[in-house]
Amino acid sequence: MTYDTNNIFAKILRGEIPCNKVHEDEYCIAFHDITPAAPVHVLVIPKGQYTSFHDFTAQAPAGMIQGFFASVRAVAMKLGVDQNGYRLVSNHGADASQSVPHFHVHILAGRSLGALLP
Ligand code: DGP
Repeated sequence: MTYDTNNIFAKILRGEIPCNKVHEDEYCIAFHDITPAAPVHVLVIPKGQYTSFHDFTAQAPAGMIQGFFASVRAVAMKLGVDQNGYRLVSNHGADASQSVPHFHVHILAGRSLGALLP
């Protein structure tokens, strides 16, 4: 899939659209989801043009992949959800209902999340 530079997360990365940011470092920014599915629902997106997890892990340099996932861990720590637990979700493609074509990891937490799928 060709990366769409006008997708909503690309615009957030460029600062053209505001977000409720909780973390930023050289690898990523993290911000609250606009339609939270749990008491804590934060999105972590890499600083780079990657359409999904599937693209990111194939195309990004190893240091970027390592740094990004270390940042996801750091965000979970910053949110204070590491003790009670959290769920990571990353949708790739149509069957997963990916709606924004910029790789992102959802951090979901703040209550018992129950079964993996409804
Ligand atoms: P996915 O379905 O995995 O592609 O998740 C995309 C998520 O992005 C969805 O939970 C809603 C969120 N989202 C969409 N547009 C915006 C936005 O403009 N701002 C924020 N903060 N979140 C958004």
